Amino acid sequence: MVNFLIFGPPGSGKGTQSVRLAEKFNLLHLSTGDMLRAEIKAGTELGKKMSLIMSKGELVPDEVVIEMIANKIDSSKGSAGFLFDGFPRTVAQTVSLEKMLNDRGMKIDQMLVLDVDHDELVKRLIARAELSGRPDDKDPAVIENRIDVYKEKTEPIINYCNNKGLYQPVNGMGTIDDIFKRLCDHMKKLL
Ligand code: B4P
Repeated sequence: MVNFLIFGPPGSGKGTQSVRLAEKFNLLHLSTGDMLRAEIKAGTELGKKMSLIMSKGELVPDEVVIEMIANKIDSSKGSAGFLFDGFPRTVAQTVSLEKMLNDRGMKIDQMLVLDVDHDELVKRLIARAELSGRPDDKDPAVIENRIDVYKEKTEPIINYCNNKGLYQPVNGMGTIDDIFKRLCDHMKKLL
């Protein structure tokens, strides 16, 4: 199994690229954002509690997403590895993921970080709001908060992973196809 983190600020293209990469390389795509939105859509108790946090652009509690991911890892079979999208988002989540994988004889093999300019992030998210109706994309103040939360709580993971030799920056500007090719070139070296 080869396990990748696809990483970057909100709007950097993590979800967009992960869907294509998972298909191309037979990886299991695990998006905590998608899992949380599925809970909200299904109207579960958890979804009701998380909906307010997400609509403000804040992170949901670590233990919620850690449990979701652990359940998915244990129930999935037959893929060449995992592609973690939007998880981990804090150093605490990263430490938990490492332990989870380690306990099962696996590890994080690479962290691919999409680098995108601030203005481009905002432009993409506002454009998506038109189509998705996602409450966290509609309000420019919430978008800015998500970017601030990323810088404060999520970006420190880069340093943590860099110290372990896992960090691989990728230019996330340009067309979806161009960025996909750049990501594939890195992943092919490990797959
Ligand atoms: P996520 O679902 O992870 O959403 P995101 O950061 O907005 O990125 P996403 O992957 O969806 O967008 P993408 O860049 O692909 O998280 C949402 C919320 O859930 C968080 O704010 C948090 O509250 C909660 N959450 C999730 N995981 C959590 C965790 N682990 N811990 C705590 N809380 C958690 O794409 C954005 C748009 O850009 C799309 O419309 C796309 O079409 C477009 N786009 C992509 N690439 C493009 C390109 N090259 N050119 C033009 N447009 C492009």
